[in-house]
Amino acid sequence: AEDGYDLWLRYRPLPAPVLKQYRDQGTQLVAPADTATQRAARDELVRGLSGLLGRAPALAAQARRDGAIVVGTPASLPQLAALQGELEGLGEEGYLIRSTRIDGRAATVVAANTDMGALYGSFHLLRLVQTGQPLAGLDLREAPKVKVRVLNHWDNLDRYVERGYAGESIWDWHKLPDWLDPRYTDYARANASVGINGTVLNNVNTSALALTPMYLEKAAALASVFRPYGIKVYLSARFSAPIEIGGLATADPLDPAVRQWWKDKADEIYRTIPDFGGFLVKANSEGQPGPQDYGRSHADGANMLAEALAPHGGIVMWRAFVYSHEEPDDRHKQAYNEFVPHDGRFADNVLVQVKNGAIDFQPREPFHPLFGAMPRTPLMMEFQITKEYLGFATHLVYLGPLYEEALRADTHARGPGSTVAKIVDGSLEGHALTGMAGVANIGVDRNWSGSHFDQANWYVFGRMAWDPHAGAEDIARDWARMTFSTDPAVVEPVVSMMMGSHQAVVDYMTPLGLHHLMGRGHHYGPGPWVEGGPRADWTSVYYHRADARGIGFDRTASGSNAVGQYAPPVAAQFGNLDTVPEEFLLWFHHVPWDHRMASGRSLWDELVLRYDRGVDYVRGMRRTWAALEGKVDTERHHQVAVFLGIQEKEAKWWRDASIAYFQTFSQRPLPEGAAPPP
Ligand code: GCW
Repeated sequence: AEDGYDLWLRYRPLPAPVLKQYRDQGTQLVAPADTATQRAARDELVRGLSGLLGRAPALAAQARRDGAIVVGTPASLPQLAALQGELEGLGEEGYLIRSTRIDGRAATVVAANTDMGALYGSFHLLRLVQTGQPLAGLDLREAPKVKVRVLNHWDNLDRYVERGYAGESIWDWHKLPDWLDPRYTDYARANASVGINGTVLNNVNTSALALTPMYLEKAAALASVFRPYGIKVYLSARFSAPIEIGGLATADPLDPAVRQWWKDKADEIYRTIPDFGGFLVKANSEGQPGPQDYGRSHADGANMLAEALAPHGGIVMWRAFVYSHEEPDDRHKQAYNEFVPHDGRFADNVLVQVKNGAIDFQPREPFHPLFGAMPRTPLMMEFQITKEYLGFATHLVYLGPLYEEALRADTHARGPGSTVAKIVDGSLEGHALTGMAGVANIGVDRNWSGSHFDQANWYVFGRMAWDPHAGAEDIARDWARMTFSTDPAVVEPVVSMMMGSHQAVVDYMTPLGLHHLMGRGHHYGPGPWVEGGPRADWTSVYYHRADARGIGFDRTASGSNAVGQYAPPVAAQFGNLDTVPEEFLLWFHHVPWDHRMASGRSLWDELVLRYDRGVDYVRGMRRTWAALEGKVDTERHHQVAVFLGIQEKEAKWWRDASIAYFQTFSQRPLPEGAAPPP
């Protein structure tokens, strides 16, 4: 059934006109299967090519005919030994794909230094066939630009997924370690196909129980399924675990007994999971325990764990998403204030994990001021794949443009061109340890992600973690071809829907730099009026600060001065009403309702029209999608169509509620051309 379970690895038969060409270039499959990873590669190629070409490829030990596909390493396949020199520089995960000749016969070669590289190359080769690229004249070299490419599951041990909209956790803890659901293998295949090489199994708001022997056995069982696919298991560690499961009286990171407890714990973990990746830690944020409980710093806390993991090669991913809701200063500034003083003090195996923006995964945020401000510390990116603030699973929002915008933002840390991507890939400051994390949108839903289009967000995260300089549109096109059809009459409309969908949700939820207007707690619908009253970190009137004069949060020198945390050219641009990009206008400035916008309209009129524009875009997506009926299988077409209907209803809800509320301050009529009140 076309229920979405196969994700982008559908491998349905290619259209007849292109079939013959591929069959001529896939006469034989030469792919040794002596190790688990080699078997994973060969199985995937057999599965993929059989599906796509309508018949199983002939397996052979050596290329003996024209048109063989040859996959391996110089060690696994003597026919590839001649390529040894060409593999230099591709590292442990890279590969090359080349149209070449072997013993005088035409062949397509996927070669790598390691079995893992060959597996990644196999997925790439399949992608070329899935997307209809000719297998001729190929000369591709690929290696990941980021080292640690991980999913963060916010999955609790009772299978509740925090901010998860795709059903329960896929980790069936109760039946582990004995029952290895086949879904775990499919999960690993999907991740490997986009280059994801790690997974943090449990929520950052975690119970210490995840580190007890019982759960370590379960995690080890998952690790054994993932290992052939190059995916390491990591765990979120609760900072107070030495007290809760260790029986100590303190978790003070400078206490020798505490340090010893963590060393012993690390030894125990590595006895159970020899290639364990390391810890992810949320400390002193939203009520979680941490080193500050003992008057110690984030660096003290991170380094203690780093010391325990270092002998085993493990790493610590220490989150910079820290704030206390009792802190009255602008929340935008807290992470920077707490972390920058410790730059250079973190151990070598620590990455500081920073969300893309300073508030919290909003539909649009300026880049986090920590990027560029900690040159001596490797900073990893944390993106959210699950759509906590973007309409959950029913709103069609492709996150590629959001990720791309964040990664291409210029921090100016070392002059123009100091993009966030160059900080994340380590090239700006010469860091070798690099990483990108994505908060997973995966659950037990048949389609994994809660909707068909949300699969694209998992997909694009993986592709951008592999290459943070990649383009969102190219990736959307690959995904659409693999997921729906190679017919341009499907692909192009789908890609165009996807590419405008991020701007649309910004428009109908939080236009012009507004942020955090979502209903309290659930973060779903509009709630600019703040039920339950203001909170200290919302700096008394919530982030929009609407009043009779205008709207927006003054983060310039006359306000919270969060702009002062950016490099001077960026601070100058954001801090000046004349130069701040309009998309961040109300993020940084409190602006009069009659302020003249670039369009010539007043701020109020522009705001209303942006809300309208967002709703119109969703209507446009519905029309575009409706026209694809018959070109996309009925089952998936129907669900997407219904979800788009929900999205339109809710986009209007957002628009109407927000405008009605802000109008109580602006006291201005709706501009001409605006949708009439409901
Ligand atoms: O976005 C907020 C979420 C919390 C989450 C927190 C975090 C895991 O609302 O649910 O907790 O961020 O990132 O730690």
